[in-house]
Parts: sequence; structure tokens; C-alpha cells
Amino acid sequence: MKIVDVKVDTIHYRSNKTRDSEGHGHPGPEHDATQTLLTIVTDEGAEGYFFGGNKQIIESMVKPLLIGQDPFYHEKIWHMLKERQRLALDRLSDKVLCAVDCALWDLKGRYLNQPIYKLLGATRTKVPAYASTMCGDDLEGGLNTPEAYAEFALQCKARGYTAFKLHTWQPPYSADPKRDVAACAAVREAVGPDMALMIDPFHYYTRHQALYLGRELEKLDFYWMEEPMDEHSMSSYIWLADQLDLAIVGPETAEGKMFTRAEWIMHHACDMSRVGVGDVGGLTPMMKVVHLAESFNMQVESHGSGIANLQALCAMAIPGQYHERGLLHPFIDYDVPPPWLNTLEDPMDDEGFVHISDLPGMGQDINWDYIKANLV
Ligand code: LLH
Ligand code: MG
Repeated sequence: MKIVDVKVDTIHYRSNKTRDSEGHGHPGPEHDATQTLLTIVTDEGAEGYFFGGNKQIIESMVKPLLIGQDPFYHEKIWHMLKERQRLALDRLSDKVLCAVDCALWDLKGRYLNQPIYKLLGATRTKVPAYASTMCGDDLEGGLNTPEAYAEFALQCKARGYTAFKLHTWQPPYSADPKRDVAACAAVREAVGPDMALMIDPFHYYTRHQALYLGRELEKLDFYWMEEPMDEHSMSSYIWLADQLDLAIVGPETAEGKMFTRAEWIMHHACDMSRVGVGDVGGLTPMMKVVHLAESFNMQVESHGSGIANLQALCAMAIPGQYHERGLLHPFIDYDVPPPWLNTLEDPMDDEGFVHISDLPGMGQDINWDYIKANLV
């Protein structure tokens, strides 16, 4: 089987999410937006899909490399793209590699008529989810005060979540460790002792701000803290993890794929590793991190809500404890699928478990009628 075409379609939809000046997501007025759909086509008619990917980069840089390749050689293809990044990382990002790699996995699963988690070696079909909030804001009724976080945590608990992660305030809103502690204390007070709580605060605190925050969260029986400082300084994380009992999860956004995760584990910069398909360039490298961490008896917590991460979570021998569901906000109904899908890709039951789809490939139930009617 050979790849004969690689194309990216652009789909129009209406969005009620917006990004602030620093790139963090928040609810916003409804507006026109676009989504992309990457399709990899073979000479045998088998196709693979992934939502996302930069049209211009994929068609100009990736397509010439993929045409003629056997799509089942996706390990070889991933390495070829990774090596191409060396002089072109400004254009050929890990997000682009992720889209290509996930579309190849989707193609393989569809061709073999199996969901990916079974091709990887399945371990489970459901995973507990945590409610992962959007970053703090200044919206009345939003996530603008410690009490607002507490109220929202109670709503999430009532929906069935057994764990809750606060993304607290980041610029352009004022980031302050004391305000973070107040929000975390209000949430703990509201939900009681049994709900697992985590925090992802401002990503650029100093060492002493991060240490102060960590020590206060230990008193509130928090489960983990992620990315309280710039992750490029691994020694800052070694310094922090050494002084806290609170688990440090990372790295999340630091470049370097599985290589960076290996360094962090080796140097005791984290207590749990962290990886999402978008952070490392796809499901192929995500599974390398999963197996790397397993070899150190370390759990990996998955970053991001997409279905590719859920496929990996259902194929881990040392299970990542939670699926990240979100980002959530009081003004947004997460339980409604995006218009390009017929059903949610991470449906959650009343006990707080998300269930993996048994559809072949990535498992998305794609709304082709919507896509055809809304091509840009
Ligand atoms: O800064 C943000 O907007 C969040 O941290 C975001 O990147 C989110 O994806 C995250 O880190 N989740 O864990
Ligand atoms: Mg995070």
C-alpha cells in the first residue's frame, strides 16, 4: 500500500471560545472560526484522518515526503519528519508531526478494522477524568474569584467528576501565588476531603513563589502541581521537587519530545511524567514516553483532552491516573460535541469515567455531512 495524496481541508464553524493576548482560552462572543482536517489517501482506497494541522506547511513540506511511502511504516515516517525538523523547526512543528502521525495511526486502525488502543495493546476501556478548568478571568459568573472556583468545583462534582484541576490566573490577569492558594483553599473547603485536586498555575513563577505555593498546597492535600516555572530550567524543577512531598508533574510544554522526559526522570525533576500527543509530535512518541516512564516505575499523566491521548491512556501498563477533560468553564457546555463530530470523543458517565470508542482507528464519529456543507 502506498500514500498517493495528503490534503488539508478547512471547515467553517461558529465558536464561543476566544484567546486572550497571551494565548489562553476563555469563553467569548460567538464568532466565525475554522478547523482543519488532514486526510492521508492510499492507492488501495484506505484513508486516515486527523483534525488539525497547518494546511500550507503540510501541503508544501510534508506531502512531498509522504507520497509513495507505505503508511504502515509510520515509525520510519515519524523519524524522517523529526530529522527534517532540525533546520526547519520554525515551520515543521511538533503539532504538524502530531497531525501526520495520528492520521497514519487512524489509517492503520481503519484498514485493520480495530481501534488504536487495541493495536497498541489494550489495558482498559474506561479512565477516570478530572475536570480541567480554563485559566482564571475577570468575568462576572466566570472564574474570577476563589469563591467562583469553589462554586464551579461543586458543579463538576455534581456532574460526576472525582478530581478537579484549577488553571489559575495568568497574564493578562494578575498571577499571584497568594490568590492561587486562596482559590485552592476555597475549592478544598467546598468539595471536602475526598476529591483529588490539582493545580496548573502561572507558568513563570520564581523558585521561591513555586515553593511557597507547593508548601501551601501540601497543607490542602493537593495531589499534584504542574508547570509553576519555566520548564527550560530543569535544575529549578530538581530544586523544587527535592523540597516538596507534593507530586511535581512534568515536563509538559518543554521541547525535546521523549528525550526531555528521559532527562527529567533521570535527574529527579518530576515525580510523575507528562505527555500529550500535541507536545511531542504524535502518538508514536507519546508511547515511547509511556514505555520510558514504565521502565522507571513512574506514572505518566496525559496532557490534553483529545481522543489520541485517550487511546494511549487505554494502552498503559502503569496507568495514567486521569484523562484531562476540558478546558471547562461555567459558560461552556463541554458535553456538546463540536459540529464536525456526531458524538463526543470522551463521553463521561455519572461516576466520572470516560469511555473509549470501539470504532476503528482513532474512534471519532465524524459528521461528514457537516464537513461537506461547511468546506471553506
Ligand atoms: O496555560 C494554559 O492555557 C493551560 O496551561 C493549557 O496549556 C492547558 O492545556 C494545560 O496546561 N493543561 O494541563
Ligand atoms: Mg498543564
